Amino acid sequence: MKGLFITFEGLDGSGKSTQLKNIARVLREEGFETVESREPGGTEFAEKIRSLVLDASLPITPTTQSLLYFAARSEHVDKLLRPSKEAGKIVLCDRFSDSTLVYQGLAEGKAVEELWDLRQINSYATENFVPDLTLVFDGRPEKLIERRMLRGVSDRYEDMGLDFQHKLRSGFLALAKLEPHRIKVINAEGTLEEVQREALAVIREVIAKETQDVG
Ligand code: T5A
Repeated sequence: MKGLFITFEGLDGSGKSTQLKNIARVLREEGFETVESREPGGTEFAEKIRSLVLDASLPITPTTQSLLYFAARSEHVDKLLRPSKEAGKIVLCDRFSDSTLVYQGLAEGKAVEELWDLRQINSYATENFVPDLTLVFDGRPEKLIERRMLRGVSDRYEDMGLDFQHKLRSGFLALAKLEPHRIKVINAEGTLEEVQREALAVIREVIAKETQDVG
């Protein structure tokens, strides 16, 4: 297989990190080589940027936030994501470019057609490295918030209230509508097993297509 780059997106508490770990384990058991990573982060340097950008005690502008995410992403793509995909692995990443478009763009009040500047800098930072598949774990913020409260930790964005969470949800759904071939919406309100089943079915379709194309 040529390698695949799959991103997991959604609101905080949508369960994407849990699903990523579980799905990676299932794929490994089936004999696939997987790489698990996350954004911001994934390399030593990018993890340092992560601790800065998510530190809620240091107020910074949305532009500063975006540029830090892009800097971290550039390192991550160059040092880990692209080489791993090129080595034929299935690369699973918790958040990527769509998070920037939503958190620093749509949820900050931009319209979909006003994202051109973020898209341009993102292309520069990633040298046009685009996911083969993006899963958006979607659910009502009121429902997902309960899971986050049970966990009891928060960061810069998790404290911004229900209204912001609704904007995030609409943002991810708007991107999914724009790119239905790449971005698939998964119902995140089910049990862990139900959500995993739906996500794995979509991933298996993409793997099957990839294998067919190579064959
Ligand atoms: N960000 C990131 C930007 O603003 N711009 C960017 O460009 C990028 C890349 C990252 C923050 O950075 C922002 C967005 C984020 O706010 P983070 O700490 O990595 O912060 O947090 P998140 O990405 O939001 O991920 P989390 O790990 O905090 O949440 P998840 O992945 O949504 O949820 P998860 O899997 O940890 O699950 C939460 C809890 O729910 C339970 C789990 O066991 C866990 O306790 N759970 C379920 N319970 C019942 N039923 C289910 N189906 C469940 N699924 C999970």
